[in-house]
Amino acid sequence: MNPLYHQAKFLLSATQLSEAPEDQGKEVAFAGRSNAGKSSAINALTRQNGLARISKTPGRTQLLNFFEIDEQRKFVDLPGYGYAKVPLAVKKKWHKMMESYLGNRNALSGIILVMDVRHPLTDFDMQMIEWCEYTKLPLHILLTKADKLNYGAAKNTLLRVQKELQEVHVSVTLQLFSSLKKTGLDDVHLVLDQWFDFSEE
Ligand SMILES: Nc1nc2c(ncn2[C@@H]2O[C@H](COP(=O)(O)OP(=O)(O)OP(=O)(O)O)[C@@H](O)[C@H]2O)c(=O)[nH]1
Ligand SMILES: [Mg+2]
Repeated sequence: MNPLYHQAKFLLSATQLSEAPEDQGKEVAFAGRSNAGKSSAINALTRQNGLARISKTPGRTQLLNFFEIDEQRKFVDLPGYGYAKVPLAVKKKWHKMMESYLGNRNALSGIILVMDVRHPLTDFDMQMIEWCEYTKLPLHILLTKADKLNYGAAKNTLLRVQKELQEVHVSVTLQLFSSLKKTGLDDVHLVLDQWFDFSEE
């Protein structure tokens, strides 16, 4: 792992795009359904347990949380989608914020889509995948909480999701992951290093 990830610091939370840090450098955003494990993945990837807040109440955080790796590189923890108990007004606000962030952010260099290995490819996941295809934004999928399944079952899910995406002609990369057991970290770091241009330094 590039040691810079370990130095990542919380920068700010934005309730709307106008509050986001200056649109420069490169940003990798973590998207996915509420409770999928986005914040936990950021903590695992930076080896900092308390960096991104892990939510006990799903759907509570409706903010874009920015973390600075260095001056030119950031992680963004996106608010989780698809939590049924969230009021419609909040859902609408979420939709607007996501649309403006995803559609207007020059720094956005890739999306890490986090899916619970036990509940992959929700409608929202598919929308995110199709959006990345359409806009040619690099996408990498983490099937996380792999520790909740035995290896065979997790591997079957990986193959099934891969096949489903191939059938709709989507070419993305995907892998098993566990923030709890810290498995799959090296593979994500390879992807991140490429998106962040770390390999060229
Ligand atoms: N067993 C296991 N539990 C995990 C893993 N990753 C996250 N969790 C648990 O899943 C719950 C949700 O994790 P978060 O990281 O807060 O999920 P999130 O996607 O950021 O959720 P929102 O911020 O609500 O959108 C927490 O109770 C975590 O401890 C994992 O790899 N394995
Ligand atoms: Mg979170």
